[in-house]
Amino acid sequence: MTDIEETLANLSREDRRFEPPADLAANANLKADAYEAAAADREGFWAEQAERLTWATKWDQVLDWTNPPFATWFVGGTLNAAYNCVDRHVEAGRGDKVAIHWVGEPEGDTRDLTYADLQREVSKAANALTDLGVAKGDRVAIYMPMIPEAVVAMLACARIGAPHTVVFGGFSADALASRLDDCQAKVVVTADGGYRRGAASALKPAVDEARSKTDVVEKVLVVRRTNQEVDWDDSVDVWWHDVVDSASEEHTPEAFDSEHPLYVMYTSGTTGKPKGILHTTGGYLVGSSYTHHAVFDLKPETDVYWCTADIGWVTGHSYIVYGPLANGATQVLYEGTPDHPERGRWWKIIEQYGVTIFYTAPTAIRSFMKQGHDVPDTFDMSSLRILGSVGEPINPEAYVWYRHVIGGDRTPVVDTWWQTETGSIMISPLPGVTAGKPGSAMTPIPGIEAEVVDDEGNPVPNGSGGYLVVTSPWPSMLRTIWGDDERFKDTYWKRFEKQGYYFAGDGAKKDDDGDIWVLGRVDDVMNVSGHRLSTTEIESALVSHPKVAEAAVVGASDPDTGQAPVAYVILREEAGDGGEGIAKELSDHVRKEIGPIAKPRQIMIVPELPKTRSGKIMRRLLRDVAEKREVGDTTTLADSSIMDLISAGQATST
Ligand code: 6R9
Repeated sequence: MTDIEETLANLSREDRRFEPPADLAANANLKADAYEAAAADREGFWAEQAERLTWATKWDQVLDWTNPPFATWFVGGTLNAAYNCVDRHVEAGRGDKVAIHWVGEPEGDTRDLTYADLQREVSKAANALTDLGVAKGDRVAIYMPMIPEAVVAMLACARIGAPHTVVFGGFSADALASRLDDCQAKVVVTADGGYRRGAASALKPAVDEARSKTDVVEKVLVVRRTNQEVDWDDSVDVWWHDVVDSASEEHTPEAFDSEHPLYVMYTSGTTGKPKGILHTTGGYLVGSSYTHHAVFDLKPETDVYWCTADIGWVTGHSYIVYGPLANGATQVLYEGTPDHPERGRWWKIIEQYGVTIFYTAPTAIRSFMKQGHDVPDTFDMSSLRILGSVGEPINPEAYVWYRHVIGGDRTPVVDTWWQTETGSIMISPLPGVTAGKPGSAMTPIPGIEAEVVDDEGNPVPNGSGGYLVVTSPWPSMLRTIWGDDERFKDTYWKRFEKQGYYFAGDGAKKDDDGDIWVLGRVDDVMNVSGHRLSTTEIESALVSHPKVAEAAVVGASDPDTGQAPVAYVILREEAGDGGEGIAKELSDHVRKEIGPIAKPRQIMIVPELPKTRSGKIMRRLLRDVAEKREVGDTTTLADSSIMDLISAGQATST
């Protein structure tokens, strides 16, 4: 075998399969026939899913795609998103059901909200926002910790037709100001602060600072959470407990057009300016509730669901707020960090609340792997029946660890691929149907059509890689980039204009069975001597070595091969410093796992990796180090001191 053949053969060698448990399969919300039904009549299938919601006026057409890429879904239909997430459950006699088990970071600081409680709170907040001058169509920014008022604020905005833009509480005043400015937010809802790692961290000062950089904001509504000192401007600042607590509990929701803007979520693009991704009401709510029902097999009467995302990310929008609440779920909402005050905090919450469905990110799973299984082993997590993963490719080793240590080898793992832009899950196993394959997001879910294509837009054969595209419109698709239709067309639709495909910006491959492996952003795919290699596959190989906890790989420019892999590795605690020759040992391991082409040019042992606040590794910075350039902008890092450690050569290298 040549080097190249050996490499290609190894890339598809994952042959572990996990069949769905028999009882889950027998009672699953979606069975195998859903794929055929959706393929036979896609719009009819979506029309059926739309029946999950309560419409004030029924639509008269499922999809209008006469002006691509601008879609209109459920044409002529009207509805209220907050009514669908709250009131209708109360009207159906489920007002006493717990909607949210809220767990604050300080131990014992908990609060349960039933659907009836939520209806009262959302109605009061909607009345208060209206009194502050917010009308249908006005934008409201939400900059909050993970407290129930954050969810209430989002639903109150939806209730009065004011699109919200939630800005992650970890973002700086500058980032907040540019978002406020871009969408011209009239009101900001915030808190004095929130709890993280045992301390009260402030939020209000960043809003004050942002207001000094933009004059669009008229009112700031402040929840008291930590009792910190705050500066106060009587002409602008209003306490939540003053205006919301005293507001009327009666509020009649108005029905809005299916295409009425629901929210704008900012996400980073390849250029500096963040993109405001616009989602609208009907299609988005159909997509988020259907996928939450299908992919997590939610049984609202018995399940306790927990998604660990922050509401400042799209995952928090679709899978904490809109999907689960539209489905009448009971869920956990947790304020703090996974390891405070103890390493087992998450597992303790699962045990205490009997969580049955758990949704988190590979980066969290890998950091737990680093700590070993002793801590999770001390908790009873037998309530769990489904585990989910989102945000980046999950390495086979992390998948197997998650399933084994957290899921007790009983639980299917659903690796869900989607984006801020797609609004809801697109590619994922179905827990009662699919035999899971560690590392693969498998196939598009029923109703979604996606492909892996080559440069010309032709589907690649099984066993090959290319670009991930969505080949037909879907209800929860982004409608545009806020205020910039041209950028919307350029970014997502120009690359495969001829075919009319949505270009996701991710590389992917189809294995020999035709199952999809998402390889990461195309800018993370490197070309070594004319061969496409994913950073993720090399990372996966490194993580499968017993001494490795976490790895990040970048394609650094190379005079001989075009690009060459450079790896940054964090060792497991028990491996100490790895011993002499650790870099060669790991390099040989990659050679064995994938092939000689993938062998890193350099391996550096590092104490930490540079990550954004949403947990994505900033490979751009690692590439700067690998290519011996000055390290670029680090302002979006969760911890900006990490790059100093790495650049200062705390690293051992080959
Ligand atoms: C939901 C979310 C989107 C990008 C996406 C891709 C990566 C997300 C993934 C995954 C492989 C998965 N991504 N899920 N890659 N497997 N299961 O994360 O949205 O923050 O917009 O990120 O994340 O690269 O293009 P967003």
